[in-house]
Amino acid sequence: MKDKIVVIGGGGHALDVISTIKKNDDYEIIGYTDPFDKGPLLGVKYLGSDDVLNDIFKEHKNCNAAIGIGIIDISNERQTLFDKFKKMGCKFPVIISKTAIVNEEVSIGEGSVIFDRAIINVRSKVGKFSIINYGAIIGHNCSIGDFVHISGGSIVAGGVEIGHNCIIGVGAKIIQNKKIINNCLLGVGSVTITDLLKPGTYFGVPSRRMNID
Ligand code: JB2
Repeated sequence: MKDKIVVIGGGGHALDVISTIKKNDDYEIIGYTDPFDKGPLLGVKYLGSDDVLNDIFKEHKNCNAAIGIGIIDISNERQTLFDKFKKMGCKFPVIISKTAIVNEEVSIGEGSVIFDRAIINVRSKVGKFSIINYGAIIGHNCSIGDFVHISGGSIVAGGVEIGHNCIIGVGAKIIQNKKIINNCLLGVGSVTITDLLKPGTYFGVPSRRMNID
């Protein structure tokens, strides 16, 4: 019998998470929670709002959970939300697509998801509740923090350090051995060639901090 899992969230990211879990076939998905009923998602039923989670975890001992809410801004509110779910006592397994290539000397924290065709090279580390999206490439010896979203098609060269709550936009690139501090958003297609030591939003080639926050 397969272990059970519930998906929290019912939007676009939840679809990616459900699709990956289904293809891996490791878990039986009980359903998803969301403030709004989105109907069945890839055949997975709606359970109600997060208020139902306590009862579900009581009914299904050792039930796992997957965060299906994506990361689209650099606010710390996500951490508060995830801490709330964690306190319910469920486990958040790491979910890795079968088509991702993750070196055996990579460590990945709880609740992180690695989507199709992502590559994570030797001696890199990914923190907890992070998303490595489709086709993203992370070189060797990188350190990726907690609650980070490395968007689809972005490239993080070897030895890069990315702090917590960062978003690396679609197709963004970071050259080797650079440091990105906590709470940075790197815009779509940006190219980072220096350390980014001040939180904020960076765009362009080379990337520059915008005065919008
Ligand atoms: O507290 C919550 C909660 N807050 C929002 N609990 C639960 N269970 N669900 C919550 N939601 C739900 O998350 C919203 O009602 C909505 O259904 C969903 C967010 O969906 P959306 O499609 O807007 O975003 P996303 O977070 O699934 O996906 C974003 O991030 C991904 C990483 C998008 O930008 C995607 O394109 C991206 N791939």
